[in-house]
Amino acid sequence: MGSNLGPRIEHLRGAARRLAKTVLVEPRFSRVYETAPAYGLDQPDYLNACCAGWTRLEPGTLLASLKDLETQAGRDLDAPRYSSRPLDLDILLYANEVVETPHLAIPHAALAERAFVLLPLADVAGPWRHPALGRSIAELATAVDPEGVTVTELCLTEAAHGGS
Ligand code: PH2
Ligand code: MG
Ligand code: MG
Repeated sequence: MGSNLGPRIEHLRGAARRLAKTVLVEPRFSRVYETAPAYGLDQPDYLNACCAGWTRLEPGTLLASLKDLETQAGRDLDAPRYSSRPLDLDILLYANEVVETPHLAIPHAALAERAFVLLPLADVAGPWRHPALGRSIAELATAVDPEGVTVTELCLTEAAHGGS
């Protein structure tokens, strides 16, 4: 998940809460990272984090649920690609599956190359293997350049920061 517009941590916490309620069983949450915008974008820094858990939803249905949550956070789904956004929810991995459709690529294309993806993902899925590369997320996270990605003291779950 990512946010670089508005009250970033509140957007991520709202998404984490809704995911735990509707989509994810036994969710686990990564630390929250502050990250410089990748792809040379001139826009505010992001907060990025990852969730892992079980789901009953097929990948396409899961994607539709994530889009709903993005819209609820005020995202304009018609904005140009890579615009600043209050909430971005991407599927990075889905068990061991490889999905290639016009609307959905799993594993996510940016997964193996981006520290803003790999570092939070390693918090919740270090031993998982990238189904195409065959390397674990922890291995990929160690190999990536961590420049521009710093871990914060922020917490995704409200219980863990006093309920405020
Ligand atoms: N998402 C993008 C583009 N660039 N940069 C960072 N640091 N974090 C993101 O989540 C991000 C990005 C498009 O989805
Ligand atoms: Mg994204
Ligand atoms: Mg997205």
